[in-house]
Amino acid sequence: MGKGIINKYSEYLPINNKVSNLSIGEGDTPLVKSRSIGRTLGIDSLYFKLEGCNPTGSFKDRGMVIAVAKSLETGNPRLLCASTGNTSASAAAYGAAAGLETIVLVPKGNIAIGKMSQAIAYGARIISINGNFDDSLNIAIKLGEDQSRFTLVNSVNPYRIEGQKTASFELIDELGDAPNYLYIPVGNAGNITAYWKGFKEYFNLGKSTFTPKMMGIQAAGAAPIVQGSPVSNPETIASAIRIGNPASWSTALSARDESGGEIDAVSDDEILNAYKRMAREEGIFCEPASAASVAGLIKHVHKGFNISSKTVVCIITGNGLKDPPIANSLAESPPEEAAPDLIKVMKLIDKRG
Ligand code: AN7
Repeated sequence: MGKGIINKYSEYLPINNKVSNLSIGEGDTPLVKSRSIGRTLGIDSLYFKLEGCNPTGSFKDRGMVIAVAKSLETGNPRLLCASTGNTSASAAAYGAAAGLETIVLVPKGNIAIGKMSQAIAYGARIISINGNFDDSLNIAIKLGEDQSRFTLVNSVNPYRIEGQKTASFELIDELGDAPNYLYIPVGNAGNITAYWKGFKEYFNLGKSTFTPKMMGIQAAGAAPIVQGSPVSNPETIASAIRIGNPASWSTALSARDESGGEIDAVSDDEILNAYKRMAREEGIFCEPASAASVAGLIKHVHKGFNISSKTVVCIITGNGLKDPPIANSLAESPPEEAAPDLIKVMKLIDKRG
């Protein structure tokens, strides 16, 4: 419990000098059975994997701990990433834990406020780029070519993928076999790449009897893989996946094709509906990008997909607290107000039933 993924899965990770004390408790995230959405869709075995329970509130920590551990091994001086927010929060946290300087490039005006707060709190150097994520990533990749100056910790860093694949191991360890379907949001496409690598590795080790179908979900306004060409001005309420030219595009296609899965898109309305249902029917507060996986599943079942007898897992990639303004937008009215008076409060409560 809470040992961190380096300790738990060291035999499957490319770590030489075990830098295990770098863990800040990543991994071992809850797998929660659906109470409501599964029932309404007719799926008995629907689970949510709560990656928002990682130390910085997103799945990025699994990959970051390995990328930063490797950076320590090679003695690289500082960390660099471009980010829609969660990568920067995670890099900043593990950079702080490792005693390394962290520089993050973020698209100006398009990172959720909670993620920005995290980067500030962890003490990263934040450079706001007057452009989108894709512009920021291009610059980070160019800077990262000088490996004597920077360790690039975006998911083009293969150690990020190595760490993130451990979520697949956890699923199989807990379920006893692979799920039949894995629904996962897709932005830069590192995570779908990592899960598929993990599923294939565990299958080849005999830990599962089959591999899941990988169901990647993009936001409709930022769906380059679905459309088959880069999107120059991606737009979606799910700022985490507002990405027009994913770095791991080709490995996402391999995951889809080798697994017999699909990559599809959902509208912002579908994302917000799933986001609200997750909070109000399941008690799970996730960020909009994470709700995309659930929105994709709902869309597919409504389209006639018959997967009622299957085991389905939706990856809930990030915590809802990252993006409070979206949650606040669900309020139908401002909070009711009352004087600090027992009778008045009681009357107010009774008025609404
Ligand atoms: C909550 O932080 O790209 O397809 O720079 O934050 O592996 O990119 C975040 C992506 C899904 C998509 N859910 O994962 C970044 C960044 C959440 C995310 C994704 C992200 P990838």
